[in-house]
Amino acid sequence: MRIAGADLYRYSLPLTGPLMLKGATLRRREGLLLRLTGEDGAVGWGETSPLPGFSRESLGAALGELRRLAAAMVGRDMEDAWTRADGTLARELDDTNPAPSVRFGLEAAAWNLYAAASEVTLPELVSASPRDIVSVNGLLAGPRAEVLQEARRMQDAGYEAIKLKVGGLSVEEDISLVREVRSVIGESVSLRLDANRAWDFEEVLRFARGVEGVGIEYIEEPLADPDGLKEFASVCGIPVALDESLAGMAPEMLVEHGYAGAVVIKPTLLGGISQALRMASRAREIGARPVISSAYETGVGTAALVALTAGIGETPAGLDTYRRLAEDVVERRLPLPAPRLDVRDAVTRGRGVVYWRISRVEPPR
Ligand code: OSB
Ligand code: MG
Repeated sequence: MRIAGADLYRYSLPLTGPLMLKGATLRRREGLLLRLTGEDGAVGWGETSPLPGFSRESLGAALGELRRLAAAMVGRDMEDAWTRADGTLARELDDTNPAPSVRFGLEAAAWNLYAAASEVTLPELVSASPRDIVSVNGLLAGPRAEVLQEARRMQDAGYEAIKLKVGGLSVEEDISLVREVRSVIGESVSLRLDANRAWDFEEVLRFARGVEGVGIEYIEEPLADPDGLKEFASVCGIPVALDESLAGMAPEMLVEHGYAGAVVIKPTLLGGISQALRMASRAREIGARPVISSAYETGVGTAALVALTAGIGETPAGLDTYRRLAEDVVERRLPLPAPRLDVRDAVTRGRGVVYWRISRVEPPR
């Protein structure tokens, strides 16, 4: 199947409120969409949305790279070896080494185009037997009263897992918050924590002692100095999940992190579909759960994450950032927030981009 066209668009969407990220406050979410067109008229969309505070590439730099790579796709013939974790396209991109968000947008557009042209779905390209339904972990952050109210709502709504941000308060306040959240959600909901590298070793030990018996599925990145994670995992009862530590890490390096209980895989930050799949299979090799997660993508990017989750099979996935977008580029929003998603429906919605919500960027030269 020959690629006949590559078109770039940008979007800027309002958020439900200011979004406080490491060193940045976002008021709108901005990013790029790539549309690849096949000579038979099939189209595939991909999203490139570097996240300020987390991505190293700026939107401008991402645009420059995506423009060049997209232009080079036109006229090429896509075979099935393209849509594999170690396929033709993935190996080419290993050499070119574009920024992670650029690689995600390019791969998602190519895989989606291939799926559309060959009348299969994106989840079926990822796995021969993808899930029909994926579950989602509810994301909890903010002031105590809001967190507790939301926790109650999520428990009522039937969430299987809830992820609570910690590290923003004193260790003692965080301990009581975690205990209160547990008592609100009951024993049957899995509780995940994310400290975003807030603590030193003494603090994390104090925290671990304080939450003993609470039942924590895992804690993401508890330590400011990640060199201490292995020791933390061996002395505390709480499984460690890697997130920030994965940025720039080659998937084969995961073997050195055998202590990890989970691996949080964000394709926008880690380098697209192929890197996500490689990371997921290395995670399984070390006995860690691969958890696909979002980084405030639109319906286009989030639908690709749903497809990946369906293919990789581990749920609940971390897709609750989507609720922070007050508008979307797709005609029918993904039905989030929700504890579960129908995969086919989400993937279909992710293809329905509305042109008046996006603006065309000068064609690649
Ligand atoms: O700290 O895990 C984080 C999103 C963007 C940047 C950083 C993070 C996140 C999330 C994603 O929390 C949602 C999730 O993992 O459930
Ligand atoms: Mg995290």
